[in-house]
Amino acid sequence: MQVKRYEVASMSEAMTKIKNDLGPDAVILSARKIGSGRKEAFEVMAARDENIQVPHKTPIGKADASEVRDLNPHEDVFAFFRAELKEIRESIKNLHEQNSLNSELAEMKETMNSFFDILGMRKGKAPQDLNRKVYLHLLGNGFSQSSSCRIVEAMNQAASWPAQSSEADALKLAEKHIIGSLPALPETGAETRIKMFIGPTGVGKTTTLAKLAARYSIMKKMNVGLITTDNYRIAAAEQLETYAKIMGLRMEKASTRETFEKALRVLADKDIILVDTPGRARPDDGYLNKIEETISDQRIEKNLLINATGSEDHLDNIVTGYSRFRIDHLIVTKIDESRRFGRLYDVLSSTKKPVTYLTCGQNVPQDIEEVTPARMADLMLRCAAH
Ligand SMILES: Nc1nc2c(ncn2[C@@H]2O[C@H](COP(=O)(O)OP(=O)(O)OP(=O)(O)O)[C@@H](O)[C@H]2O)c(=O)[nH]1
Ligand SMILES: [Mg+2]
Repeated sequence: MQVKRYEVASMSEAMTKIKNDLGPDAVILSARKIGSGRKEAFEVMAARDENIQVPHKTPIGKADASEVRDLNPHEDVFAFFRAELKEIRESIKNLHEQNSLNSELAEMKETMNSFFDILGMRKGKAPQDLNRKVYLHLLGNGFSQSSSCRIVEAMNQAASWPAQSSEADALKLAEKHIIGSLPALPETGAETRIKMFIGPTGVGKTTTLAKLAARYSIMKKMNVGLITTDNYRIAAAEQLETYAKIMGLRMEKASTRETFEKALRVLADKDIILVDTPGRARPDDGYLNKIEETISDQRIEKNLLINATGSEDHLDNIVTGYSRFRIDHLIVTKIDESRRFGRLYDVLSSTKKPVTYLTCGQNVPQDIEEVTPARMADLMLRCAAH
């Protein structure tokens, strides 16, 4: 029996060398990892029984039974060896895959440790692997890399860091920071009488307005009036009119400053007036001015609706496009159609406007929920669209 030792960078390199040196029927006696860190190396011991003669060209793992039968009458012995060899090769392959997975994971951990080192977080209060776990949790929930870094950094600065902290403790601190950094509605603020709903096409303005109209009129027993300024889309006014009829509410149509002010006079006795607008992905100046024109000297609360399923780019575009509008509140729609909400964090941090409602379905009036920063943080951290 001929035995050889190999030091190789990968198992596939070992297999090639063994095959060339000892032939296709060589047997691997042992394989172990001898490198460490990024430089991976293996020591492989292989052997070949010189008494066994097999055709030299038969590739490893693909011995042809008919060729062997012609050359050797003891085919059951060969069959046994072939089966053994196949099993050993399978085990080596699995071992190799496991090894490379482990070393990839080790490398990722190493990279992330140096990443946190660069950010100076290693010296923070959080144990290193909790930094990593919270960071990955945030990324996994759709938070951007920069938001995740900021949150982990803030978590490290937390005044009271529990001893023997678990991942759950770390996440609680991260959540506390998120809640604190989200804009909230003032505790006691009088309800603004005229509320306008703006946002891109199909985001859910008319449906949300109908849900809120029901909340104000049925639940809060307020006297509600509706105005639609949507004359762009055929049947847009009819859509709101249908809701108005069902709820027994008065609805006015307006398309100019004069008709809008006339509608406000007609609805002068109403406690709350909800104003629907046509959708625009990115309002051009003409459209903006037209809407601004309709705003008389009465204070009008502007609610920008954003779609929870929107990509980071899309949300960014909407918020930038509508920023001229001096938005008061955000309403996040269609949370039932999304599973990860972390990307909303950047939008909320940059607009600094509170989210007042989440909408979670097409049913009027029930699929709407009033929200606080705590609920938003819960949604973003736990994907909890319940
Ligand atoms: N899944 C889901 N669908 C919703 C939600 N809100 C509204 N929709 C649906 O989204 C579609 C568009 O809703 P609309 O209320 O007409 O949207 P809009 O913003 O008024 O649309 P335009 O006036 O054309 O700009 C409708 O099919 C609604 O039923 C929600 O929270 N979840
Ligand atoms: Mg509409």
